[in-house]
Amino acid sequence: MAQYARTKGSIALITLTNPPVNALSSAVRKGITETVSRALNDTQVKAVVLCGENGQFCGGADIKEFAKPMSGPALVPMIHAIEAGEKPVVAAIEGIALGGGLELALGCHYRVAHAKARMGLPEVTLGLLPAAGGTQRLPRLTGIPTALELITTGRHITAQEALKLGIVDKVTDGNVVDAAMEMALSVIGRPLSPRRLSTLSTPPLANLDGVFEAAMAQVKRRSRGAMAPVACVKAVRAAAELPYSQGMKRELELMGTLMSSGQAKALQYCFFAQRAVGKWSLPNGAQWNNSRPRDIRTAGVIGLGTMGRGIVVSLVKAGISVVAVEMEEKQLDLGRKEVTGILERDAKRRGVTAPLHLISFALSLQSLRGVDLVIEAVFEDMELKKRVFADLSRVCNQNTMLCTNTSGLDVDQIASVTDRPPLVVGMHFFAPAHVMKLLEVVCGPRSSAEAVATAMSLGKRMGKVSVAVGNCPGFVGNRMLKSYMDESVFLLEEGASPEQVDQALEEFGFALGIFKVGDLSGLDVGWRVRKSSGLIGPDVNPTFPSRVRQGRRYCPLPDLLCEQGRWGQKTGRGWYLYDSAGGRVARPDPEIQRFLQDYRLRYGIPSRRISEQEVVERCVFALANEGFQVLEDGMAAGPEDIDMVYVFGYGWPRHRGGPMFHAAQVGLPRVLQRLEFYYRENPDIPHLQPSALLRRLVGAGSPPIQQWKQYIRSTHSQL
Ligand code: 3H9
Repeated sequence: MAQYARTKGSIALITLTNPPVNALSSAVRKGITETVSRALNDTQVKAVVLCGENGQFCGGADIKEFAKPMSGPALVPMIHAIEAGEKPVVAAIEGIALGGGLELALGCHYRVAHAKARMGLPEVTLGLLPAAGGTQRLPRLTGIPTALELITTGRHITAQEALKLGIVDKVTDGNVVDAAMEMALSVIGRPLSPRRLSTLSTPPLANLDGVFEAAMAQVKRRSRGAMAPVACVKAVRAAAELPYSQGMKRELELMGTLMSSGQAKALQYCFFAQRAVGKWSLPNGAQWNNSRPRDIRTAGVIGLGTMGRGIVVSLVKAGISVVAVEMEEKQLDLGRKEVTGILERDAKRRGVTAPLHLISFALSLQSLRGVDLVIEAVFEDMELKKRVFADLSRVCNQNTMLCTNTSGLDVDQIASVTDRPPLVVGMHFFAPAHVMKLLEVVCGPRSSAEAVATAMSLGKRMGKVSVAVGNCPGFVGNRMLKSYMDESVFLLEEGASPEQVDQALEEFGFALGIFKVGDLSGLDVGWRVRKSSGLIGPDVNPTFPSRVRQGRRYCPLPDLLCEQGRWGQKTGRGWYLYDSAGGRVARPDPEIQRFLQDYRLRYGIPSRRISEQEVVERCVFALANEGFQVLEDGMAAGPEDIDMVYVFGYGWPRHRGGPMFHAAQVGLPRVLQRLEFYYRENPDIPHLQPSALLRRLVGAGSPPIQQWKQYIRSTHSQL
């Protein structure tokens, strides 16, 4: 776990050996403790170099161990022993030095990094803080503002930035261990006290209170309700105001509170869930590690609306040549302008050249003949999509993969008009596609393992979190969203206001409440979908009650709003009022209050006071309940897949782990009991009826979320 070698006569070389990232497991900590002690006690040794095997320095504490009782030597005294030793220790940083890995390096007296190395203190993203002295040593080295920024965001930095900030002493393009040894030899005999970060004072800073107050306000705004960023600010403040030993006590105290919190558990669950969703499998036994993805070098994108433009940008940024197609000259010019603008702004921000040479624009599908893969991003209209796919089938090479960017249409129906259903999959991007991290890869019943592997791997290349989902209306994300959205408008009928519902959901942790999201994305979009699916319009039998459709409760409020031209931000009015069309700042609108009162009077709905608890429970438990149904139907492989869809695609607060993890954390019996209660009160809302899987899990004593899969009785699983 830590190898010891003596080299160049007087250098002890200690190598961390715990693949894949040399995490600081208890065995590694034991290995480091023993080898460092051996080096310090060996009179032949004059300096020490610490490195990691396989081109990785260290990925930090072993996250898997957090759930177990602590064993083996602790990190803090181990790092302290290195720093306090009387022989210079040089960290040779290759690959990564993250979290405890960087803290270990900060305990060394010198740091040499490879030019391609990345460093950071990402503990905050796991609901923790750098508790091996990171919050106390880094501010002493870089000054408070830099340390605050790095610790509260968890941002990874390059070796070049680390050099500029003084975090490393040297950057090399060559062999980093050789460079570290050279440095070790050159510093033998030099005084070590100026290199012991714990003994230094933090660089003085004018207006200390102002800096910390601004930092606190910023973290609270950025990550509503999250505990770790707040604790990080408090710990860095301790570095600024207290001697090192007291600062360390404060760091430990704050870490103790975080470690036992539900938030840390949720964020660590997310870390592993994000990795688990990449390990997809299909019912025929094909899976991530036995199916080869194709090598995609060229792609076509059809449709340069908002989605298409984002997809082109993501492909090009992944180094793929793209042919972008629109049917009309005007649309093509607009698309070209927008795509070029996004790429140029992005390149300017990153100080690189925009890869415009990778895109060509065309007015005909014929230009897609030779590409490896096509992503269709035309309007969400089945007939239109079928026409496009039939044309693609004629035009493209026999081997070209055909993907549809649909938010919920039947991928198999689209595949059926082509000559190659096994090469058709859904790739559901989220707007704006060059920003949002989620990609739902929709595996149709006839999609081949190769096609699924290719779409999953292409998503990863584009920087997305790809989640394989089954082919059902709305797939996973939008299917579940329907029950969440329905509950929110039912609550308006019963007496709530849009701002009250939004506030409760934002307090829960959503970045934006559901009504603000609706105004932002345009209320007319859903209106159009409801019209085309026959929920409103001439097909509805006029003798039927207005608040019932297809045998279940229906709320016409959003339709009535759209009829008034209140389409959201784009028209300056929606559930909220905006200064002008396109305005961004939402203000409650007294007209909406009157509109809701009139509506309740018209339908004889008594208005009642609705608590924040009811808002959250009805919206969030309805969402999770549909999630259980999605699992039972075999449309998602496991709860982790659903949770990652929500965390990366729907603004779900990551520190609550996702709707399924949240249900587990609240307690499945409690979720079941509340759903039973709300369903009794609202028997005309089927999505409040507890799912059979939820009942089975409660009946089985609420097993841990990792075991839920064993209780799924899907006979027609698509995954
Ligand atoms: C900490 O240090 C606390 C201290 O301050 C104080 C304590 C007192 N532990 O992501 P990948 C696994 S908190 C355990 O697919 P990549 C990972 O699960 C820690 N396992 O590769 C995966 O396993 P599998 C602070 C870990 O190249 C495999 O390694 N450190 C750890 O895309 C490959 O990972 C962090 O937050 C770990 N620390 O990315 C760093 N790290 O193959 C967390 C990785 O079974 N790690 N694994 O699915 C990362 O950000 C990325 O994994 C990394 C590599 C950038 C390192």
